[in-house]
Amino acid sequence: MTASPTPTTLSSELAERLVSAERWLVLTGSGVSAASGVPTFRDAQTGLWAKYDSQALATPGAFRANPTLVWDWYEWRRSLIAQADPNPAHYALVELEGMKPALTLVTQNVDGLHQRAGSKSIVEFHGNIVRNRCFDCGVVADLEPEGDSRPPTCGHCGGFLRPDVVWFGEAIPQTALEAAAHAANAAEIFLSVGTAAAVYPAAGLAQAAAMAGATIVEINPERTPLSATADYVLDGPAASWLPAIASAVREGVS
Ligand code: BV8
Ligand code: ZN
Repeated sequence: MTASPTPTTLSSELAERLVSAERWLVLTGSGVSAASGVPTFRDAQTGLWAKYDSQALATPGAFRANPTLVWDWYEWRRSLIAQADPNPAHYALVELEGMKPALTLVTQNVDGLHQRAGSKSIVEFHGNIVRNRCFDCGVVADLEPEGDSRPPTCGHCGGFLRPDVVWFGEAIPQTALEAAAHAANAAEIFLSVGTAAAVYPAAGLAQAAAMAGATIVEINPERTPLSATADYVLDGPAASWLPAIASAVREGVS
């Protein structure tokens, strides 16, 4: 059944389900940060970067071929994120986590805005741009490396530093993969917010949750490959729908 009530009006059936369910898996994508002014992953390319394809730059091959170009791209994205603040979507998830202790937030985003908003139970499925690590020895390095070489070099082995994110063709960190799979297999609610549901294995979590009997809810102003199988599609922005869900749960549990 696909409910598409007017923005921020949840059907009573969905509201009751959200109030009664304890185990939630919330999967977020770059649409959650849109209201913070951070461009989504696919439309992140403006100006200087317009001629590059994000998916082609976010790979080990691109970094090996042109480390300075890829480093500069991440420095540009870091500059956008530095000007951004969490938005009502991020804060609604903090409130939901306070009312639903068994809520697991799995984020594909690397912008660190969930952490800055105050979410605690976060699985960083694709890493985090606010950290660097050495491309060669893997040591995690602090963000303000010395020297002005681009990329900076590792203090341990002299290799190039890279952002501590998961590139296309790289494996998801084992601990993140296990935590997300565990949450998906136990989920009563799977809430997919602001993601095109096109990148795997993150996009496969919805199928795992559905197999475990979870109610699948999607929040997105556009349709995605998940929309056809979701139990509820809430058509509209995360910064409208997530506060509405948080208030429905708050009223329901009070
Ligand atoms: C792996 C970090 C194996 C870097 C990212 C064919 C089939 C299946 C899989 C593959 C395949 N071919 C290749 C693969 C594998 C590949 C993949 O899935 N490719 C896709 C493109 C087909 N996956 C991988 O490579 C993964 N690794 O498979 O490893 C392996 C195993 C063992 C050993 C070695 C290897 C790794 C994938 C991780 C890539 N890294 N990010 C960086 O950020 O620079 S992914 C990147 O895309 C971001 O993390 C982003 O979050 C993510 C997903 O994008 P979305 O978040 O969905 O953002 P997008 O812009 O696409 O969409 C935004 C959505 O928001 C839209 O729907 C829009 O409508 C909506 N929206 C807009 N405004 C709002 C909104 N929603 C709500 N409110 C709003 N206001
Ligand atoms: Zn090193």
